Amino acid sequence: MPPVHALPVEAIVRALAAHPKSAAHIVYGTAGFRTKAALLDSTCFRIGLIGALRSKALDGKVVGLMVTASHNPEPDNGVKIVDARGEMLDAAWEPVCTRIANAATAEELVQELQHVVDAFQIDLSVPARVVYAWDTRPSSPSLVRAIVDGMDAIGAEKMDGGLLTTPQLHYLVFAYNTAGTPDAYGEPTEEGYYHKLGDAYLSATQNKPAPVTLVVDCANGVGAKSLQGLEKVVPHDRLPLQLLRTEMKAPGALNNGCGADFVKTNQKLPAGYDQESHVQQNTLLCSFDGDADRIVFYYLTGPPEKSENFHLLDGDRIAALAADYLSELVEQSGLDVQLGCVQTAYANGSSTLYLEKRVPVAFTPTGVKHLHHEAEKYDIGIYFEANGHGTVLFSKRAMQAIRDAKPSTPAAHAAVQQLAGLAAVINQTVGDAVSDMLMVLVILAARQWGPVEWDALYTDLPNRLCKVQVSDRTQFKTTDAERRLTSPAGMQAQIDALVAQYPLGRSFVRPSGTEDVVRVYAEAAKAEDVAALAKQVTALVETA
Ligand code: 16G
Ligand code: MG
Repeated sequence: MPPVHALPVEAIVRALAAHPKSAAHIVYGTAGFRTKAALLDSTCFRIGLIGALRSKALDGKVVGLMVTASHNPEPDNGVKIVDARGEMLDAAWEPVCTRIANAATAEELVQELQHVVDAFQIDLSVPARVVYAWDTRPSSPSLVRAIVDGMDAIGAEKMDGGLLTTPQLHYLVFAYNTAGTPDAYGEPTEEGYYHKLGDAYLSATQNKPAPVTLVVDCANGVGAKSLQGLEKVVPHDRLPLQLLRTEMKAPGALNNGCGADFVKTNQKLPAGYDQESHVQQNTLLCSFDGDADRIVFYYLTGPPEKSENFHLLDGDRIAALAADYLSELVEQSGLDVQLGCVQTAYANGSSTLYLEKRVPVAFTPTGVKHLHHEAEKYDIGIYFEANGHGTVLFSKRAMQAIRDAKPSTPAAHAAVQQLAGLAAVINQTVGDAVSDMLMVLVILAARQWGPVEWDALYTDLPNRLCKVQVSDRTQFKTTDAERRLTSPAGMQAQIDALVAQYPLGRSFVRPSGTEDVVRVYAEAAKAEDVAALAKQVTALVETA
């Protein structure tokens, strides 16, 4: 067959007929496209087209398409593109996705596609390769069929990843694109993922006493499948997990009364945990979200009926644990590598103070891609959002330094080994609940700590997060990593004046990127001050 130099317009228009566009306008945002599943069929068809074009634009490298709505309720769904290095889609392509998804007619759609081909000078003769996967939502299989129709219409080599967590798909993409190169990340299969993480965990915890039992709330989502896969390659006595909320097929169960978002937002145990025999005082517990790219830990210091017995170990705590341990290892190893940590405005002020004593700390706006890019600037970049999204990135330079190290003492040698082990345990493409969980277990085992010792690293400042409905959230504009408002005019000065009234007071206002609300965050030295500050700032926002 001669090389194809033009879009297969006829095939696209023919296939489009089976995927009529819903009236809703949809935007490719921080988490890709996300809305009610019933509105997404045509969006998925079109993202099949875009995925193929993106692969061609990247010289035929594999890109990924993930169908998930993460922590959202079961009737929602979403789809996002994973770029060739396993990272999130290049921001320049986000508006491309939005335009193509909203093209009203077949003619407009073809025009938009041609516009992308021209704008990015895409060589259409390059074969496209796309791997796709989906979470446990009942709507996912039919949305996947729409994606496949899109890829068939434009022409792409399709690789069916099956039911996977979001980070597993990121892993697959990176593994495919590095296979056979000196940077080979791992075998590009689901089993390859379990072996990579499992083997790294086993070697990093070698000669250590058995770690504490960890009770995992799988949010009744695909994280349950992922952990069951991991359990096949790591013996139970080396990784004593107790899996709860694993009902992947029960209608309505996903993220319902459980999962990382429920626990973090409500600051309490998943519903029904008080009846579980495994949930006891001082047991380490954790929750995944629906697509297992996010994790929070917690534990009890008394009967669950009393809210003061519940203690959350959130993304800030994971960052603190990692920074504490990694900075020590780097020092012991004698390696010349620079560590850094990236947080957002939501990070508790106490965690920032703690981290700043150990590593440089940078701030970015909310959203994984911002933190990820900033973390890439360090040799070893730790990034976590308070809500439990995050990972630790080891740069090429750091990996080279670890490989070339000539440690002069047994302690330095052990530190280098441990750094290598952690680099392999931690998913280098994106935050991953499974790999973050393993990293935490490796560090706790090395430290011989339980949840209480971990929690003792610092004491959180009392804080509060509120949602405010406003008539137009786009009038709220921020600067300085979302820590200050530039619009509405004058409002930041008023917030500053309120904050100044309270010891260790801090407050910021930002428009949500995922909901039609404005978020208000406040913290202060005393709980009663936080309540007052949050109320005053909320009142201010309501007047806008
Ligand atoms: C999305 C982001 C998350 C961020 C959240 C903020 C990804 C994969 N997810 O879920 O990082 O914390 O949005 O939501 O980037 P908000 O803008 O509604 O506060
Ligand atoms: Mg998620």
